[in-house]
Amino acid sequence: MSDRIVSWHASPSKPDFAPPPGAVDAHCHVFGPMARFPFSPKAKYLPEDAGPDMLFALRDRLGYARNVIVQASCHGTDNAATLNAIAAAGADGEGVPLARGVAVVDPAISQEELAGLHDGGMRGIRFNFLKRLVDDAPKDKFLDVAKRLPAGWHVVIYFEADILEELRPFMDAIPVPIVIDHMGRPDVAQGPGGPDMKAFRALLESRPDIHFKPTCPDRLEEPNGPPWDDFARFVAPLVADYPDRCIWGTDWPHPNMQAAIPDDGHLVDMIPRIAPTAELQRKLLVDNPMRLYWAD
Ligand code: 0GY
Repeated sequence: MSDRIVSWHASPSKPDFAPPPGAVDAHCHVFGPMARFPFSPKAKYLPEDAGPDMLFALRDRLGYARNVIVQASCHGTDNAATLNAIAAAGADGEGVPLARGVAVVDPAISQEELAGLHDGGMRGIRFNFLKRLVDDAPKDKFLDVAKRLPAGWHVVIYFEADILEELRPFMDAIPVPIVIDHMGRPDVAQGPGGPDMKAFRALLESRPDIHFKPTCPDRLEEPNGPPWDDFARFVAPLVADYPDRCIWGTDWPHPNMQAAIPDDGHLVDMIPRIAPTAELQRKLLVDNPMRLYWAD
């Protein structure tokens, strides 16, 4: 018996909602395959392989056209597995790559290495502040590297709502656009007028280049759904008010969700509940991620 974890659905349902042509799954990961891309010795979870072939089969099944592959914490700062998946995605008929990526780097990374990541399809780096996923998150070093990213890159930040205020000066100092994973993990049970949403809206109002992923009802709602009604009630007004600043992703293979694995088809069917018009859906799934990840 393997101790390795399976956190994804073996046979997700086919969603009722059909994403628009060119839709981007802008938050997903790959795990391994471990024989080629060993996990970090510091990894906080040890997953089964969930490699590019599985990711692209899911992309096609759910009706997405492209992926943004976010380096998962179990691979530490060695981005080889993510770069391999980006390369394996290939390009469309016009030569436009079908995948881009977000790297996790040692803040001491050289300019040459950053340029190499750019050539491999990376367009951002992720700062992870979840203590259960990483040992340390040095803000001063993160800021240093944020100041010398290749042109057109942004930073993705993953944090929980209880440290939002503490992170405000750090985020204010970041000189490139920001993308917030899963809206900074608010308590959606508080409702759209609650303190977590007020704090998150204040953050969005503080500068125009902060984007967010209105994603992961399965992580944010207790007990886990569907129908994830609290999530929909909490998130729909945010997407309506900031339609040019949101991007959506599956979160496949759902790291650490082995106790309550979501059905990916059900997650896709949340999209029209938080973005009810065709225009909102196009911005969320096509225009906004294409601007952030495929500008060059
Ligand atoms: C997510 C969330 C999680 C994990 C990771 O890199 C990771 O390991 O991102 C989590 O456990 O909340 O967005 O994928």
